Amino acid sequence: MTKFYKLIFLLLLISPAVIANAQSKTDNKLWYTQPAGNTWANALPVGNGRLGAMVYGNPGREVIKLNETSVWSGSPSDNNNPDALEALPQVRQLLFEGKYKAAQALASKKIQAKQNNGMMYEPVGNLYLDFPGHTQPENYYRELNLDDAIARTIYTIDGVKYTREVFSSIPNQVIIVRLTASKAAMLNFSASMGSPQKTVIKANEGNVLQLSGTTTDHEGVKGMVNFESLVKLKTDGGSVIKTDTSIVVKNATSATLYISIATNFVNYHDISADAFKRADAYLQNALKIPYVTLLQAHKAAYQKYFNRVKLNLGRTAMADKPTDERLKAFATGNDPQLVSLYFAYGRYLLISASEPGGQPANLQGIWNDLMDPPWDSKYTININTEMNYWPAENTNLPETHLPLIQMVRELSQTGAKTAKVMYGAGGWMTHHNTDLWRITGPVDDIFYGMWPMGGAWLSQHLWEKYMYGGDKQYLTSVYPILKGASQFYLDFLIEEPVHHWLVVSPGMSPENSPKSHEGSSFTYGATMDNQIVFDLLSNTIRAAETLGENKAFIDKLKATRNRLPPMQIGKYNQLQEWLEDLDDPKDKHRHVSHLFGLFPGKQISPYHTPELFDAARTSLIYRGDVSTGWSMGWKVNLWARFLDGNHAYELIKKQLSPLGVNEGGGGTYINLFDAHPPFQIDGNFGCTAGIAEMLMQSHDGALNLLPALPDVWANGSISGLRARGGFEIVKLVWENGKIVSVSIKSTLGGNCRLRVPNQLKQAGGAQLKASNGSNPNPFYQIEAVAKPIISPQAILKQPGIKQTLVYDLPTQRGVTYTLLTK
Ligand code: FUC
Repeated sequence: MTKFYKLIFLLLLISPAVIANAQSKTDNKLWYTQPAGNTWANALPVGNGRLGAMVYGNPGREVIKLNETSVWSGSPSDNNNPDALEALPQVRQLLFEGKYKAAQALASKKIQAKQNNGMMYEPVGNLYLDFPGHTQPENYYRELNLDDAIARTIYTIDGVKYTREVFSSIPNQVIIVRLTASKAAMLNFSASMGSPQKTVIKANEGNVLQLSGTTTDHEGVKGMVNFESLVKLKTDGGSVIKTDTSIVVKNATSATLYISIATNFVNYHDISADAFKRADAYLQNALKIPYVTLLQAHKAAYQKYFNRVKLNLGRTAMADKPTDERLKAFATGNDPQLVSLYFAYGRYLLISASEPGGQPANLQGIWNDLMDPPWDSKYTININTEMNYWPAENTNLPETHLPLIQMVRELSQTGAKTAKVMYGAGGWMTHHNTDLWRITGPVDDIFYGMWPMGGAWLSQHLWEKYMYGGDKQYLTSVYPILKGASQFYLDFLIEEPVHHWLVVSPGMSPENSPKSHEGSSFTYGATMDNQIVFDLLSNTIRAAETLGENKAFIDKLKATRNRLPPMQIGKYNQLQEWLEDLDDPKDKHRHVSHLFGLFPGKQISPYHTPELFDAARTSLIYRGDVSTGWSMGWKVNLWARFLDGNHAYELIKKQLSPLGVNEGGGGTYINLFDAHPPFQIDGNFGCTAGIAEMLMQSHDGALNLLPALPDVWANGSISGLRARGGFEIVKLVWENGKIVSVSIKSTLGGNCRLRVPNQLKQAGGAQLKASNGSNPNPFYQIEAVAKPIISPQAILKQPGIKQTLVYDLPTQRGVTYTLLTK
């Protein structure tokens, strides 16, 4: 093509008719017939891992609320309390004497962080687009298309169709807003900015809005994150004039706004970058690239992740209705496609909130418009942050896991100081929260903060990533972190006086307290703490063995693991939450911490520990279904692990209920954000992982297909899930609850032990071998747990689970195997 024709071709491509397309023809979208109005949780999120935007779609005044993931209050800081070291033996002694309140009071003075409870994730500001006269739109429609990660708003005024498209580009690191009118010269608007931060806002020459600010001081730490936002406006036709603080467009046909944001943040201890230079570099780079190319690059980068998995649970006419109406009707209607949409949305949110090289998703992912957000929108690591990453590996988004892995690496650096200064221990540790600066001290009321287990739980992710990918180089790179996490407990565990077990002390069952402790959460040897240490030591032992670490260290880890308290079954037939039998069967606490061993742990199994399985199930029945959003998301996974698809589905119904329906509990906002309430993104990710867990599990010695299929999903298909040991479900199709066909790609080779609901044969007719003995595949080894101690009052039931068939399929690396119903 000559240059001239190339230009014509490009112009054609970007003409309104091509770009400003209509409503997307896909079921993979959230859509509405009304704008977000003034409600943040009605707006639609876009993100590229670093830059987030909430798009309101209001006709007269478009509001786009902007975030950048390093905009946090404060500056490099830590919050170790050096008084802890001296107080620790006293706190422990008080606990062994049963003086829980006194122990808590002492720790409140001597162990709790003195002032810094973690910094706040803060907003950047808002872009406003004012459209004079756009008060009575017709055919109003807005959507978030999950196939291409674009938020669209479309409406008509006086026969002119106006379209807005917003996306956050992963490859080009800008947010793009594209406005078009269907008739030439009919686009009139002004662009301006605002912010709840203290900022300077001006309109510069060259049609650029500039917003500059510095984050706030908080709890004695000076705010030192400088942020710059540059918005460049380009138009097709018409005229542009600027005021001091706005840019006014008259009689254009289309316009494109390029939003670039950057800060001076380099890493948790370095804020020496030049925010303006960075923002300008991203902007200048994007401006060189034609819009169509930016759009295509955005789609390609996003779809590389998103298209890996497809879930089909069937479709009813409900799928033709707007998302808010579907949410209202879901629990009482028949709308299986809403579950696939919610599942796709969970994956969309993880892609949008967590990209390699960036920050991990915080309590709100990357979307927050408040200067003082709930729980500072930081990282709560006594469940919430971990839950964000439950769908990362199994729903085939392993790259999104990397920011979390990097955060754990950084915490192992800051947490080494905490281990030493506060507890005189080696290795590293964290308590129940962290922030951009990787604080590791105990924060908030000590009732919540005295939990020295955050690092140990996070370390599970280091190992599980290896279990899925099997990459030894990666394992070598994280092994020192795992080792350091274990080292801390080798030093920190202490022998309790009655059974002489090694226990975490002080500790707690997160945020809960037994009645008899009279308002103190403090304890030692809480079941969750024991399970987490067991998990950590087991993973470190396995990693050490895999990498050929010295035997003396491995033996030490094994000897310590042998001295942990066993799980115990109490007088109400429940899995005990505490070392003593203190559970209240009426306790509805949102945390179900003692079930860590079932999920995300793998210490409780119907096949290997049937008594614990039954007791754990009884505990969850006591806790009930309705709770905060994330708690219900966890319970979806737990019921999936109890192999009870119908109960898991009950939880999905509760979770996919509009806020207010579940009395005293959470639900979902109309933009399908999870409601704790308030908005917390963990519930989205927890439930997404749970849906995958209902269809496939790989933690209990076999690759288990359709382990917890509810009756309502009798027919369906899924492609792209990943299982431990490098197996990928290329496609699984089922009818009437039975597998019709399944193709499995083996990326590492090794025995694929399959647990399935019905008889299968290999495509081509070859018989499958029934399983024999324990699974030789190293990724499917089971760690034996100690025999539980069972109360004489307990009456236990059989697991009572469905019959399955178990086959052994030897596989070769790189080969795909297809199995069919027999
Ligand atoms: C934990 C939970 C709360 C909330 C907070 C962010 O402390 O117990 O419910 O989710 O994190």
